[in-house]
Amino acid sequence: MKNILTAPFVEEMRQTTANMYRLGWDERNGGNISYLLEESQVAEYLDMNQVIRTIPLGFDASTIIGKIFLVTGTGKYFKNILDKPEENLGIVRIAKDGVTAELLWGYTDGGKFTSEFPAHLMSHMARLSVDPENRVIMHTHPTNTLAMTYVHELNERTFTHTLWEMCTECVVVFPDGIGILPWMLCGTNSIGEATAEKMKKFRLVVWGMHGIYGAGKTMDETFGLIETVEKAAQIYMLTAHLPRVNTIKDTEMQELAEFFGVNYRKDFLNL
Ligand code: 2HA
Ligand code: ZN
Repeated sequence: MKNILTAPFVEEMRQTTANMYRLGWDERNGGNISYLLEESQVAEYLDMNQVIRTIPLGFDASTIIGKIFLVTGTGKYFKNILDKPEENLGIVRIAKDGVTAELLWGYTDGGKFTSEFPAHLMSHMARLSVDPENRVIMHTHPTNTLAMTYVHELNERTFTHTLWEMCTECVVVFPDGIGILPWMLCGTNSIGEATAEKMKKFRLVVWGMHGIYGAGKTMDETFGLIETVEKAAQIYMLTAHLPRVNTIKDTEMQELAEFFGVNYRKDFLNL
């Protein structure tokens, strides 16, 4: 059996969370990531019959029984994951009863998965229903994206349109646009259900006055989506109070989307 600390998926999680921390997106215990793993990937490193302990999920995940996730821990700091992965991360499998998680590795100080695990699992289920290759759900508090939710109307069409105007590549990177939820109480099944509903149409969901959720096939793709939104939001926050002299026109965004062959939300443009 190979050492789990050498597993590429653990390494990716350590590097990505360290990177996000350094970008200032994940203060204190802010942010959480879940990574859907194949049993064959994990079996190289762990005895799949050895369950360390079981942890109640608090909701019904019976459609994903047996699925295995690498997940950041509740109350844990992204800052500390790089140095202490086994304390701050865990690998859990959804048990046969559909309402319990079996801990296979990690959370060594008695901890458990993120309080946002309902939103993560429900989002995984929603994304898998439209994209069987989805693996990663990422939640974070990127500074400018968060700032923008205080000064821009929380309307999916206009919010997406504003971001598309801020960087040439935006319409190509997230042609499906941004789903938006108003401020809601976090850590609950209700915000999980609302996020998952949006995830059927969007790979990015902004939580007003809180942060963002991203979904993707790989850690890089998911990080890249959020990074692009954050860059656009930064340009917006640097320019929103200044007279706008130039912009990317709707016809130019259409030209971009068509040139790169992406399936974009035409109804989000004013053509
Ligand atoms: O895990 O970001 O939304 C801390 C959070 C909750
Ligand atoms: Zn949060």
